[in-house]
Amino acid sequence: MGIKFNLHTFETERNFDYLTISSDGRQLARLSGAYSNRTYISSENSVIIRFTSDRSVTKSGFNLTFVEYMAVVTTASSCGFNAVATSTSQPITSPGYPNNYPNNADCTWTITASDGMRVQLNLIRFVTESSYDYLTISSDGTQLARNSGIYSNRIYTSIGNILTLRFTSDRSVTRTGFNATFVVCHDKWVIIILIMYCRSLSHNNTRINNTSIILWI
Ligand SMILES: [Ca+2]
Repeated sequence: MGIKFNLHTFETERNFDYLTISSDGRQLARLSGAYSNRTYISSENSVIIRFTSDRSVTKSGFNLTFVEYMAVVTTASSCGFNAVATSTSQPITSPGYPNNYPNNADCTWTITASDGMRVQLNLIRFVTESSYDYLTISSDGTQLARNSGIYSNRIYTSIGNILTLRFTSDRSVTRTGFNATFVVCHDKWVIIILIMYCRSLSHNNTRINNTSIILWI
């Protein structure tokens, strides 16, 4: 049985007065500044909450409640999917997003584009427990990324026409996870060369021959 914390209001002197929540020797949160309505979950049944303020400037502090929490175990069969990438952007998120993902998650997504096309993933927001909860992005047997921590607005393009994502979380400490979109994109630059043969412009004696226009789409 774990513990779930709901931090209703929080206001301290930023960078000087802190609230830290620790469990099993690991820090779930270290807060300073102003926040509201945040949730933290520990899978352990013992948690240390420590509040420290420095020698000057005080604020209203925090208001926090906690309840017992039964960890939810998510398996690969209950999250992830297989999808076909199209020209329409489609969403893909960690389980429960924008709420925290569960502990022990193991989700796999396989996104396929038509032959000769590629899959482009736009990782819009990404927040996981650094060094413990990972999103691995692979294509054609190559690992493109193994993300953990906090990122935003990263773009990944498959090597072949299949992109595979695998999200794993360990047994404690969860965050909001990730929010991404995927779309099909062209395998390579398509070059269109238009050769224009223009006649002499009699009125000003300007002559344009074999003009080439190159477009990338
Ligand atoms: Ca974790």
